[in-house]
Amino acid sequence: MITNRKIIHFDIDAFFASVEQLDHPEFKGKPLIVGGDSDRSVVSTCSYEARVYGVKSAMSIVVAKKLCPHGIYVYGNMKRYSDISHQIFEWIESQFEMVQRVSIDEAYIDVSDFPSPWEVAREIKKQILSMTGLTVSVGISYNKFLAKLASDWNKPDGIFEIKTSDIPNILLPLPIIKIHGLGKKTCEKLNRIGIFTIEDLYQYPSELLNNIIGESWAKEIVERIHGIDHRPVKEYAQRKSYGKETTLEEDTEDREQIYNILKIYLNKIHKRLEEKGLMAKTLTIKIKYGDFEQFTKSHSLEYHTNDIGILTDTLQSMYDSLSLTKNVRLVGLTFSNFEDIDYKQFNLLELTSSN
Ligand code: TTP
Ligand code: MG
Repeated sequence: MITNRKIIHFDIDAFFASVEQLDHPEFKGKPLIVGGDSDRSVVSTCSYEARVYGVKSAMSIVVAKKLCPHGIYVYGNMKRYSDISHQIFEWIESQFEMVQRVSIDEAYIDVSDFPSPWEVAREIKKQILSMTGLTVSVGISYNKFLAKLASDWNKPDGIFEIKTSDIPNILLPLPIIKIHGLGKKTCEKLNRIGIFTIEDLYQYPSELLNNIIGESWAKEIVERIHGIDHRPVKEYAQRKSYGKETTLEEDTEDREQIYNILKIYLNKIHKRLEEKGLMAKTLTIKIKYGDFEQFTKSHSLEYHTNDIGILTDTLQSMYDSLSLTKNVRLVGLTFSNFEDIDYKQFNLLELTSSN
């Protein structure tokens, strides 16, 4: 087992809710739920004061209101969260070479070359607090899986290190949902056959796990629960863009036909991004007319996403504002400006600015 690396994982505490509490001091210390106020809204996140009532990310607001009727319910302001995230990452990336952003509020840093990971962790917390007023939790270990587990262990505002000797005590009793990489559906399947903790999974024959999640993934999961994870902290995806384009069989001015092609491309490229574990920020439509005159139209979101709903809406509004003056010969769509994502899906659709 390689244990000589030093990996840090940091994650801002109750990110969107903490920003709202900063911007609205009257929300401080109160159960605050970000995600909206309508019955169709979904909880994006909530303050730790709301979590004691059982409110969680991705829960419907209707359910949240049942659990926490006196909570404060607000819409999010994605632009504001995105700006703060940029400010934080700008500083982080200016300090460390090996940074892998995982989402808007978390990243891995390889600090093997630093004398003390604890000192680095304390410095990160101090800087982020003084720059933004936000607290973060930092996990330290010798691989990514354990570093992420460690940052989660002591939330909010904590630092925690997992060492080799801690493995049995920390890992064995953990519910399997805490295994980064095992989805909710797989966990439910495993629960149904009596597997609830990592210890249960230790005793489960690996051939049976192969049947449930496939051989190569099962091998990786089994390694992880034994504290083995060789994944490097990788900076950014090599690939700068993914695109698809085609010359139509016949030139057309049928807007719907062209849009349908773009949508097929969107779905195909989205699938590719999912396979690669990437989120994109920029969409570009390419149009070539029958007379070979061509143009592109790009739109950059304020944040990276792999949410098919957000991407489809973006394509639709870009297309709606596109005027086509001649018969079209070629249609293309490209996604660019990527960020890695390990597994997280945000429910950002509900987040509209309250201002
Ligand atoms: P998380 O880091 O998972 O959650 P958090 O920062 O709110 O809370 P903590 O880390 O202390 O447990 O996600 C970061 C932000 O991403 C979160 O503030 C809101 C957004 N988000 C969603 O919009 N939907 C989701 O389902 C999740 C998990 C997060
Ligand atoms: Mg967080």
